[in-house]
Amino acid sequence: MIVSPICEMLGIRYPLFQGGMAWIADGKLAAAVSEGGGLGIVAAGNAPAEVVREQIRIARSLTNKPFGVNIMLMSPYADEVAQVAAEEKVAVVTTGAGNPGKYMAMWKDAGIKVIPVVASVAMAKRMERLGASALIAEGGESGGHVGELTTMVLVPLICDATSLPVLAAGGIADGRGVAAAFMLGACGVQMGTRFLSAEECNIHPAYKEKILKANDLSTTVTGKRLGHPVRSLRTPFARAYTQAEYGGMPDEELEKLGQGALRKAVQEGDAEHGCFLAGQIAAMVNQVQPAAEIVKDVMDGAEPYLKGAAAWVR
Ligand code: TUI
Repeated sequence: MIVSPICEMLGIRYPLFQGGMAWIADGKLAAAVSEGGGLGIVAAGNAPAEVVREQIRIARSLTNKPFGVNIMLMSPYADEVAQVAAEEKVAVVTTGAGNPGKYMAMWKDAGIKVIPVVASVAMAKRMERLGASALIAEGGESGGHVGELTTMVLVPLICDATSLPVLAAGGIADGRGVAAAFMLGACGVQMGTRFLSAEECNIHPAYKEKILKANDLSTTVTGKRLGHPVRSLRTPFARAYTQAEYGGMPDEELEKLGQGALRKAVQEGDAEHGCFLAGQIAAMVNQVQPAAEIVKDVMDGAEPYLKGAAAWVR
């Protein structure tokens, strides 16, 4: 069994987090991952605070194990959701798509471990100074809002630049990915895309089907012009968005084009107008399984690679 400092810090069996996927990662999925020995995470996304509170309570009703909440910092409700996380005293808060500096003291006072997702060395150092307990270094292979750097480059740079435990995210969906993350200096991983195929993952069946069918070239990045690059499946929506982006559509119209597209993918499976967020590793996701089985398969799968690594040393 693989055990790392992050397991002891959080009281979890495996050093594996489920990514905080907006519209997708609800209390049921988070509880299933935590029951399986990983760290499940309820995603706030753009949801109002009371909706997030409800999902936290659902997770709590389904598991006694620790779980986290992901605060998407671009949300119009970020302030209220940050407050709810503190009130509910969740075990862990992860953050994405911005700088959580103004909330750190409140969360730490509530006894919460704060683990920001970072996509650059500068942000990693800033988060260490502000008292983060660990960091998630997310490479641009991941789905959703992405930074510039790959996981391969970002993880060792952040391990060198800070003394915090680092979890690797982006492009990891099996034991080889976990073993590679450890080789880069990480002491754990976060996976999002692999959990899209979990039985407990409540996305539209058409979304799941697209993930199962995805190949190596199935994802693309849109939204660079507005400063919010997002990785999603190549679909009619992604093509239309790219055309608008490079065809000179005004910024406000482009913003409007994207509105509601995540919900249309997750709830309606709308193949035309939905934005199906997914990481490059969707190509490796081929099977629907219970979340707990995914956690175990991935972590057990890493062991022979980590043990076997010594074979290269003479
Ligand atoms: O946050 C994510 N992934 C996401 S958020 C999301 S919801 C959304 N929907 C539509 C458009 C945009 C977002 C979907 N996927 N991953 C974590 C992550 N955080 N990746 C990169 C960053 C990041 C970026 C900038 C973290 C900090 C940061 O700092 C900027 C600053 O303030 O200096």
